[in-house]
Amino acid sequence: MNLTSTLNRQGNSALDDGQASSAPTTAAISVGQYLIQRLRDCGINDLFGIPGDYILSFYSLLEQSDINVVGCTREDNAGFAADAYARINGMGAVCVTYCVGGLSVCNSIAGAFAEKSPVVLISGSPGLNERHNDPLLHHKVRDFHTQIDVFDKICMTGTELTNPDTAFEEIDRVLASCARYKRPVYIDIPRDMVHVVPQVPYKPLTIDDPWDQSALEEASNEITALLNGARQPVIVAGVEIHRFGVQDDLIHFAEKNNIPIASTLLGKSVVRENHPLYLGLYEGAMGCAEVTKYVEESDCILLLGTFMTDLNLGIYTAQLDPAKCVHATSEDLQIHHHHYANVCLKDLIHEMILKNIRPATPEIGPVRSSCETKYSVEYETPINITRMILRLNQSLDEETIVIADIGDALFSATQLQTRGRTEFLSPAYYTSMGFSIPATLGASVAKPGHRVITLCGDGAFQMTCLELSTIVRHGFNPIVIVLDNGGYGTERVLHPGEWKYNEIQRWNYGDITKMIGGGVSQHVHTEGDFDRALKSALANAQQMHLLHIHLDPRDASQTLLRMADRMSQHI
Ligand SMILES: Cc1ncc(C[n+]2csc(CCOP(=O)(O)OP(=O)(O)O)c2C)c(N)n1
Ligand SMILES: [Mg+2]
Repeated sequence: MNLTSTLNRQGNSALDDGQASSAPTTAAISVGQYLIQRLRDCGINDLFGIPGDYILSFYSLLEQSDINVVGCTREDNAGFAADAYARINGMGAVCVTYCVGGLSVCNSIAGAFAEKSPVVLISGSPGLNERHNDPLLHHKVRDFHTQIDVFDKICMTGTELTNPDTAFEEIDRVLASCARYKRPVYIDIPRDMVHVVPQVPYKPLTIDDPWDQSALEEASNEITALLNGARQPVIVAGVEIHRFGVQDDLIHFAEKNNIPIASTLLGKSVVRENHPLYLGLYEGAMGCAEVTKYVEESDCILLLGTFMTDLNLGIYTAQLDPAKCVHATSEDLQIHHHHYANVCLKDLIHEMILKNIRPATPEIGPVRSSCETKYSVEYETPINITRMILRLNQSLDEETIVIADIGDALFSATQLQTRGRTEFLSPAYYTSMGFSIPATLGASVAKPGHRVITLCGDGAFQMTCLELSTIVRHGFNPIVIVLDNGGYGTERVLHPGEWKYNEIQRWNYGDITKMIGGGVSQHVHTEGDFDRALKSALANAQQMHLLHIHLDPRDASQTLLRMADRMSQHI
């Protein structure tokens, strides 16, 4: 397996600095026990998955450990749950059996890779002693390495724990890579290795720090000079600000220098959206025109932790002149047309806080207020998605976690205003439908005291709604809003016409509460229905609530219409 990585510190787990933490200096525990101990050292207290015979002995160790094992209905759902958990908790894990489980979790791991979510995938595999003469053991696809080869492509790094002498350092290496790069990693544990106790002394892994202090100094001086000469500087904050836990530092930097902040769709909620310096979402021509104008007229745009994706940047409609941009991510720092290697994003923000900067910043009040809309309930008016979001916006608080699935759930939710530590989760770049319901489980496990509000299209709901069963089983209380427009509304708008492939079977969505034996549901036809249903769901935190929103099949948010207008040119 050709999986290598450089190890260093940029994340926030005990492994980042190469610390051995609670690990012993001599091997006294088994490979399986060591793996569990190191997961705990990474702050992973809960793990998602489904057992199978190739991973059963490890599952038994897990059940005897401090780690809470959350059994899911499907492995891809377990992967989405672990992804959401990782986004909130800093790192997450999913544990599955060989191939039938592992290959089922591929799409979720691919999404975690694409969107930089630090998920540890652990899979059991046939014992080394069972592999002689290449027998046809159940679940095997082409050969014993098929699954490893697949994850080689969609994980940052991985390991096959075949050698007891190197198993501990391999576990450390792979987990450190997950913490450093915030991307998924793969650990394959043959079932006869779980209880093996290495006989060699354990040496804690030392991790070289690759950061270049002089490059940091030169780059930060250059950025300072650019800011000092700028007429209208602006920060565009991306998702990595959240992944690397530097939200407060970023705000500190912006406040100290009075620099306005916009964020991207994937980075929505990295900065609280009621902060006085917050402009709004920057989505090129897809977003609020005033925000777009402000950012694009800026002469010094600091893109911090931003993924430059098509959806993030309004389907290539963003007009960002590289000669005015500083683009810093965990992997690269580009100032105008040149690059600096080995500058740590976190260190750069810290360094910039220390600089004496005096940028000129115009008043930003009118920019934001022009993008905000007032709302009051019209009780008898049939509900539509735009006005539903305006009403929902009134009920968000600092503790709410909002999760939006792909479809108009995400596009309409761009209008929600996150407050304080409100989390907003959506696979806004990889855009895999079906994320939201399992992610609701992951978020509920990560932050049990917080209310999760989930927006999910009917098509996406039909993909992964079975995970509501696990949500109910564990007594979580999310408010799940199912947007029933009778099919794939986004595709209807993208490619107009009476296409049968966009229709789906109409369900009585609330009846799922009867099948899974928990939760309550309500039908919503009018604005008054929604107002009452939302109030009663918020007032009753004892159980899961499902609100079935009956929408006109042609209903669509303004953001979706603008996105479709841009994207349809490419279809
Ligand atoms: C797993 C997956 N399959 C297919 C798609 C393509 N796709 C994007 S949006 C969409 C329709 C979503 O329908 P629904 O969940 O009902 O939301 P709506 O568009 O109606 O708001 C489809 C099929 C996708 N993004 N992800
Ligand atoms: Mg739909």
